[in-house]
Amino acid sequence: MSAEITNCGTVGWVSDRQGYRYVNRDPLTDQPWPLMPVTLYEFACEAASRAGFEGFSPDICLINRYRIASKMGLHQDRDERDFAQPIVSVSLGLSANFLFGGERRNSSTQSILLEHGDVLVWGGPLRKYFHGISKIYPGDDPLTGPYRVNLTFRRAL
Ligand code: MD6
Ligand code: FE
Repeated sequence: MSAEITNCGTVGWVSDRQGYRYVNRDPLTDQPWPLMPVTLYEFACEAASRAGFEGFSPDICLINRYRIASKMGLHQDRDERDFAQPIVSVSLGLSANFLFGGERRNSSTQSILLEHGDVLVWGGPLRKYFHGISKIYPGDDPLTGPYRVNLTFRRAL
């Protein structure tokens, strides 16, 4: 993974030598994570509800920033407690190829173009499917410059 990551919400997802996990404080500042803006919280709840996941209440928004050369290898999102809760993903800035696989790392994948403003709601039987980012399309976005920003709203605890 070569994206830069941060979080807002009551917990944040971090990756370091000890592995991947949710923690209460930003390890770079030792401060609590910034609050999740209410407008974003409500947006994510509404998106989940329109996709058929009523009652979603995210406690964290993971923020990934990708440079043009960044990739994210195939992975599962499995550090959350309740896999009945979906993930709401919002793409901003440069476009990306999102690889969408299956239950196993070697399952075949399809590539989905994610562009600025796209919202992906991901849940149900697909919740633990492997997925990744294979390419960021070069460009200079008016809002994000030479980056793609992805927000994923989750219920971690
Ligand atoms: C990304 N997203 O779009 C990476 N995970 O930059 C993810 O890894 C992801 O978009 C779970 C659900 C939706 C996602
Ligand atoms: Fe993921």
